[in-house]
Amino acid sequence: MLYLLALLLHRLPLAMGQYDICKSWVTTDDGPSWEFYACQPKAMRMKDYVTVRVDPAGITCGDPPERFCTHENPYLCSDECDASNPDLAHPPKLMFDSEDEGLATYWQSVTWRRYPEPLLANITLSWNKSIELTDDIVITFEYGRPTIMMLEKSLDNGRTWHPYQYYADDCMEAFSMPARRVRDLSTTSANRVLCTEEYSRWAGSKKEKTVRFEVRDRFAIFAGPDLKNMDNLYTRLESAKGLKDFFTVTDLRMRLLRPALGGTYVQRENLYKYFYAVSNIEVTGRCKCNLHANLCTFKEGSLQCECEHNTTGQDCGKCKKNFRSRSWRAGSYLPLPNGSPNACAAAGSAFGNCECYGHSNRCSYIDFLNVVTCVSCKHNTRGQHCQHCRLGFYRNSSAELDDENVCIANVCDDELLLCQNGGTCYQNQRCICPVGFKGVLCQQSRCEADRKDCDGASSTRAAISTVLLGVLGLQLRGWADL
Ligand SMILES: *[C@@H]1O[C@H](CO)[C@@H](O)[C@H](O)[C@H]1NC(C)=O
Ligand SMILES: *[C@@H]1O[C@H](CO)[C@@H](O)[C@H](O)[C@H]1NC(C)=O
Ligand SMILES: *[C@@H]1O[C@H](CO)[C@@H](O)[C@H](O)[C@H]1NC(C)=O
Ligand SMILES: *[C@@H]1O[C@H](CO)[C@@H](O)[C@H](O)[C@H]1NC(C)=O
Ligand SMILES: [Ca+2]
Repeated sequence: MLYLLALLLHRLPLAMGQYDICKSWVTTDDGPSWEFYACQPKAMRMKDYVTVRVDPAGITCGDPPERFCTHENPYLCSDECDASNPDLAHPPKLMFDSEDEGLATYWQSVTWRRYPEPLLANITLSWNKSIELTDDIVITFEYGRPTIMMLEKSLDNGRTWHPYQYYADDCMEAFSMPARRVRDLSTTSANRVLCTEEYSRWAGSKKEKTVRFEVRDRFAIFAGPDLKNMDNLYTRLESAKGLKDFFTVTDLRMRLLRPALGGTYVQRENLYKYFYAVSNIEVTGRCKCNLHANLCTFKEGSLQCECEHNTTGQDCGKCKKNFRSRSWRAGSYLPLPNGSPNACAAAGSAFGNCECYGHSNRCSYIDFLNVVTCVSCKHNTRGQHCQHCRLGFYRNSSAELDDENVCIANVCDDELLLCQNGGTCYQNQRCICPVGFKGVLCQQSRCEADRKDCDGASSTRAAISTVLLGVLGLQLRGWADL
């Protein structure tokens, strides 16, 4: 009976769907205990947690109020956008609301009054959390899809941006790229950034409204057309470098570069029919929790993983305090079907009482000294507990001892006087040299490089002090390392 129960519980993760639970209480011949599994949160409608920004200022229609026309009936311009009237306003939030049957609500831009100056708009979505896409991104345009647009993504909360997909009615003309379809990609090119013409041609504004970023088609390259073979996808995500990151974002940006033209050239006499109108942006994904959480909650304005396996952080990206006897690792989808939790271990549990601040996975006992010491300290650390910095590296004062960035190769240090000839150290990154000196450590007199207007005496003095300070600097570095 107990055995049956154990078997049943053991099978629970499978029964509930893959990677749904992080741990279960199992009874084996040795008695009851926790068993741990790789786990991830369910996919969610990410538009419910997003903040949006539309650029440039003044791109949203209605201030001042203006009339617009449609391509279907370009001379009957009865529609009006007025930001001060709730019934006629089209603010950005209408791209994320839930709509009543049949009634589309949408953000709308100003019209292309300033033609031929391009009509440009950026829609930037930010989550302040890494998200793994699990389904297509679907953008719905109410009055025709743009003839040129681009999708960009960021993985670092908007600090750096990368192209994600290009869209144009003529890819060669717009981006000098050949047109491709995601369906034609292969296992080795599944994360290729491409230009597609599928979503930009004119088909009538009411007929074809959506622009997609095809996540499912890319998954299907590995998991088959109905995504039945998810095991193969998970295996690939684990082994193919960069594939997981390709589907991970913290921010998305739609760069709208040219509006719908109604299948013809721009008609200058009626520019009121050219504008952008987006009624919905659907982003389906799950919080990235590094396979250490199956719940992700909205707290204090941001999504956060509810970390298990004694991990912590917004993405469960590090070990909890006192659980840092070996370095943090993401959970793994492998081996199938339950994966590996790669849980953090309590200091003292596995290796005697040797804390390595997460810079080493191995300890060794040195017999003649009777000590346990960390082996192969990573991240430029050294010492019994990986608590010091290697020669040539300096303690990053804004990082904790268990931070990967704790030891940094920097160039200079105020205390150690590494900048010479009166140079000052800027953020441990470079020396700011006084007039007359140059070089990484201000060690070189400009006179040496350029002999004219140099007087011999000062150049000699500079050379001597260079040598002296250089020696002193090295000496101090030596002491500091002891
Ligand atoms: C849109 O964002 C890009 C950077 O991704 C920037 O270069 C461009 O100037 C922005 N355009 C507008 C209209 O704000
Ligand atoms: C982003 O999330 C972090 C961690 O939850 C939080 O500390 C920070 O205040 C958030 N930033 C913004 C701009 O919401
Ligand atoms: C995490 O630590 C607790 C003790 O605080 C322990 O009971 C639990 O088994 C640990 N979990 C894992 C996955 O190691
Ligand atoms: C110092 O550590 C902080 C915190 O981890 C990190 O943000 C910063 O980039 C580090 N500085 C350098 C120069 O690596
Ligand atoms: Ca809407």
